Amino acid sequence: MNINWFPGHMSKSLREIDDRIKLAGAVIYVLDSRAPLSCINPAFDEIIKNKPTVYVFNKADMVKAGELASLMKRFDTPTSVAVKLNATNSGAGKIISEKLRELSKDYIAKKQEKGVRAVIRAVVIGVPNSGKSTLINNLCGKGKTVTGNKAGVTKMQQLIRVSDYLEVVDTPGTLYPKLDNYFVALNLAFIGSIKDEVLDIYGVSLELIKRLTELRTGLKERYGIEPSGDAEKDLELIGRKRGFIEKGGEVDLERAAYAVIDDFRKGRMGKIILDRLS
Ligand SMILES: Nc1nc2c(ncn2[C@@H]2O[C@H](COP(=O)(O)OP(=O)(O)OP(=O)(O)O)[C@@H](O)[C@H]2O)c(=O)[nH]1
Ligand SMILES: [Mg+2]
Repeated sequence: MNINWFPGHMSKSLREIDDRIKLAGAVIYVLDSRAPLSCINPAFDEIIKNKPTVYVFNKADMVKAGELASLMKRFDTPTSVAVKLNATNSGAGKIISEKLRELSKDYIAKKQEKGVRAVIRAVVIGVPNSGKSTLINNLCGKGKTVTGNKAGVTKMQQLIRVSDYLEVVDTPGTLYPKLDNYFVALNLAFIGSIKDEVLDIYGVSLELIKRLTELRTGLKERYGIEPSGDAEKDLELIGRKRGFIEKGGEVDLERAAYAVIDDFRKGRMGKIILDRLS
């Protein structure tokens, strides 16, 4: 299956975000905890290297958070730190403002010496659907940005004042043109970071069944089936169990494929991390 995961318009937003990061004083990098490493765009590494950066392991409610602990430690450097978060929990974002202030203390001190108020301007980056806009609303305590459970909700950059000391820039989610990594591409498809319109949903659902079979989780928990090793057969069985039967008695495979993907994305298969963390 071929995943066309880097639509042409995205190189324009990538360039714009490059510029935006260069101008920003700090970075809030929002990762989906179900596939945190797959969410990292190596093209940003160089630009954010010496900027205060908070790596947000968002959607932490959808994984067993303890499993992320050793990975998160790797992001603790003099200029960066990792925090886990559920951005839909009101007030949860406060920790991010605190961490940004800690990481920016030199900048704050310099401003104070000059007698001016230090305003940190942080750019919020990450793959589509990782929860960037939700996190910003959480920081503001109100709905200043549009959110939605699909890729590509935010269309333009937007500057939002959070407090007298913090401004953030919401950005459209970006993918990166690293077409060769099928494992990463699939993870991003599974978690909803690639628009469904460009995906072969049937093919993605078969790949998801294969992955869950490898990980030995999800399918039994959700559908009570013992994976057979034949994804097509399992998908048909799932469709039958769910009652997706067409007139002639055949299983509606398209509908079954959507259900499998939707169940995974909504966390109905359990708390599952897709990336290999070690
Ligand atoms: N369970 C859970 N859902 C979350 C969390 N954060 C965000 N969401 C949901 O994830 C979906 C995507 O959130 P958005 O904030 O629109 O994501 P985004 O990164 O701004 O997406 P784009 O604008 O498309 O790049 C929404 O349905 C949110 O409610 C979280 O911590 N836990
Ligand atoms: Mg958004």
